[in-house]
Amino acid sequence: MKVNNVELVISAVRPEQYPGDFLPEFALAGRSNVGKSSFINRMIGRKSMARISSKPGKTQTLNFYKIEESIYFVDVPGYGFAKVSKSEREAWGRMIETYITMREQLKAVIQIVDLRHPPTQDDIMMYDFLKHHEIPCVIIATKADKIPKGKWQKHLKVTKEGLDIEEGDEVILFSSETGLGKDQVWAALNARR
Ligand SMILES: Nc1nc2c(ncn2[C@@H]2O[C@H](COP(=O)(O)OP(=O)(O)OP(=O)(O)O)[C@@H](O)[C@H]2O)c(=O)[nH]1
Ligand SMILES: [Mg+2]
Repeated sequence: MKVNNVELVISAVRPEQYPGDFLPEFALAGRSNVGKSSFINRMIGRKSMARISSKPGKTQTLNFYKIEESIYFVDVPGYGFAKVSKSEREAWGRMIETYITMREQLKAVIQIVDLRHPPTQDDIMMYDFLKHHEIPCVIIATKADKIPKGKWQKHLKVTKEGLDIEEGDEVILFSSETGLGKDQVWAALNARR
């Protein structure tokens, strides 16, 4: 899919600020610095629409990107960032939980994990949280360009086993650097909207 029209509609913290136009939404989840914003940029073919961090913790609000007047990508602050206070972490938890559990337009959560490493405790908690609330999800194993092709399947297996992936949940190899997996992700999202 070639994307021509992208607009950052709002950076929201509270539900009253979420967009009111009832388009399908896909939210990103993943630990800080895993590559959520880079994923959005690659999917829409823009270098720097979603802000990319040199420092983790760059994204602090729910950023609603409207794509082709037809869907939203919602960039979400990352979890597992050590340098935030307990109260900040709690505020983050409430903001995410409110959005993910209450939002009718949310069609699926795109959970991003790092293909190079086994899933973290936080990755596992997030996946379990999505399963508990019966939120459809698509798992993206990103930064594949950092792993030799011959090892992709081995790492993919570690990812699936680490998260204890349920049957029917898709895990897609991805690279924001090379664009690997982009078409497969669009197909998975289009099937869920
Ligand atoms: N090689 C490579 N680097 C990547 C890839 N995706 C992201 N990065 C790099 O990883 C770093 C973090 O990327 P972001 O997209 O800002 O990560 P994020 O998950 O949005 O981070 P927060 O907003 O802090 O939660 C940046 O330096 C990116 O250039 C990828 O697929 N391959
Ligand atoms: Mg980000």
